[in-house]
Amino acid sequence: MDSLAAAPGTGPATSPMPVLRKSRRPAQMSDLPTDRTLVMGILNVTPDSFSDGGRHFTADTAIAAGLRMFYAGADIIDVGGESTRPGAEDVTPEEEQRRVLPVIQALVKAGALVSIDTTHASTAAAALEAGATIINDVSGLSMEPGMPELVARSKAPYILTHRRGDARTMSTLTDYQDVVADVVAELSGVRDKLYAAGVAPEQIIVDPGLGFAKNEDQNWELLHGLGALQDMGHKVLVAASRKRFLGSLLTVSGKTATPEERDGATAAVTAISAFKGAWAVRVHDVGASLDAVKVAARIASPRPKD
Ligand code: PMM
Repeated sequence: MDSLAAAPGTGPATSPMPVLRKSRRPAQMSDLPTDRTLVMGILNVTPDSFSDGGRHFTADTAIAAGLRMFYAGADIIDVGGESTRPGAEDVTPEEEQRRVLPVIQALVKAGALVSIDTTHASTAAAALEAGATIINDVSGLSMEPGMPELVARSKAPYILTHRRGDARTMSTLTDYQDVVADVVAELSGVRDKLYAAGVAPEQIIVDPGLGFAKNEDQNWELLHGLGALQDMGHKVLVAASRKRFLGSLLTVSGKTATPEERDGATAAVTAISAFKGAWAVRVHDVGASLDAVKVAARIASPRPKD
């Protein structure tokens, strides 16, 4: 079978029917498009998260949601089993792995390229074993000691996200002299630890960590100053989807926009980040961001290629 029609209503209006890869070899980084910003779909297998509130908490519902995103055109599915919401409780690596591993295995089997959203080196290692390709680590300045060695040994792409403190403390750690310069400097410090362990520069993807130890203005400043992150010489990932600072911006009559009501603003951030040259965006609503990155790519390259 060469192609598989999307379930009704699951694909973006402007996208062709999704094509299931002909060979059943696992998806690889080299399969990803290079002519536009990539879209990473968020799959939180958690009872609580910033923005999708535990909707995909069983393996079956999570796999179904992941497949919907894959067939809607997501380039990468980001699977996480621990909430990073401010104030969230820690989850043991064992429980985290119980949540994510069956989901990763099923999505990889279907041909999806998967990233594992974890702060634990043991979970990252188990996820790679289960077929995940990318490690997405939001531990920021408190990276686990085993992580650099794992990244070096596995040669996996590694998303280095800026965060001070942990889920419980980060909201109090928002003092910066100059948020853009400080975030770049602090990311560079963690990057040096990765280099010292033998990680190659091409493996590293940097992320400003929107909402992680940032107040609302600081998130906007970081989006404005994305170029400074790009000047670090790595790919850049932007993860603004449905975050609180978007809800506040859209407040009407004192009512903050709900997470779902933030999808239009998320798509706008996607378009602008893509236009500025972000490597990928991490989003809940895959279809809208896929359309946005296509618009951005077309504006950035207005003359059709021969
Ligand atoms: N934010 C969340 C989870 N994972 N990963 C990266 N790389 N960057 C982020 O900013 C990030 C992340 C929290 O948001 P969610 O609850 O909507 O997943």
